[in-house]
Amino acid sequence: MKKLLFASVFTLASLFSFAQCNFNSIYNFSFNNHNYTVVKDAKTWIAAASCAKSQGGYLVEINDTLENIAVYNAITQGATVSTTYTNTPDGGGTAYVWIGAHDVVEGTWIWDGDNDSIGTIFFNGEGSNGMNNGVVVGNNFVNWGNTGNGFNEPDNYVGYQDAAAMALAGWPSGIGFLGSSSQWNDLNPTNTLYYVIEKPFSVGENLITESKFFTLSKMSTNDWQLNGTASEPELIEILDASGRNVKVPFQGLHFNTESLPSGMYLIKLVPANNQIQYLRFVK
Ligand SMILES: [Ca+2]
Ligand SMILES: [Ca+2]
Ligand SMILES: [Ca+2]
Ligand SMILES: [Ca+2]
Repeated sequence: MKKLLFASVFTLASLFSFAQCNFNSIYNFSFNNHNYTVVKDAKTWIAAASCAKSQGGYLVEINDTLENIAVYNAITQGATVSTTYTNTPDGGGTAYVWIGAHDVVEGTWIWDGDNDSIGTIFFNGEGSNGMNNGVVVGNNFVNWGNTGNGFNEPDNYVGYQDAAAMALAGWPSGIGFLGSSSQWNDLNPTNTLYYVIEKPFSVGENLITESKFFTLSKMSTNDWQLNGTASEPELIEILDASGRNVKVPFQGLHFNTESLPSGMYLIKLVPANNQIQYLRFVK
């Protein structure tokens, strides 16, 4: 009886903690062999990290300018989050989205988007709006709010800013003398903000790279022509939606899809340098 009671309490607790995360409004994208999800559900930093973990990921860890741009563009353009979707009182009235860094040990900034206190320490101290003793650790990428002349953030404003967020616009709102859009600010972790989950590709998962060198033209109903400036690929395959190689007649870069059922297909092009490219078409 005791055992049964324990089991049902445990189940209720699991259901309750699961229900706290809401993934009804999300935007998925891939970048550099990682999958990302912009979650349009406002959470505290700790709850957001726990929801990221529940998906097998962590709050996004931003390691270079390109990743920073990809994340910012995905939030504002892909997920179409308004740059004024919320008003953050301790962030100069600007809107932010949580990223995976905290300084629970005050002044020691660590990438720890799954909140288990294990991760890479990338910054120590505060910017010029705080104690002005901040230093980047090693070669880590850092994008704290700045106006081109050293970091203004983090500043641990009023003593309780322990979580990092990406700004969707300059701050303070409308003035922007501390930082600009896509830069980072330390905020009170109890703010409720949208968040971004990052997850490395699982084994066997590949990013489909569209070909830069070939285009596809439809000549008539089932006749297609590949055009490209590069030399002819060593190998061309047509894959169906399940990844199966379907055989179609090729004459040079011209092929016919009469024998194929309707659906989406990928043309796999393997050039001499072995850098596989893909083109997508729908019959
Ligand atoms: Ca990353
Ligand atoms: Ca961690
Ligand atoms: Ca702090
Ligand atoms: Ca701050």
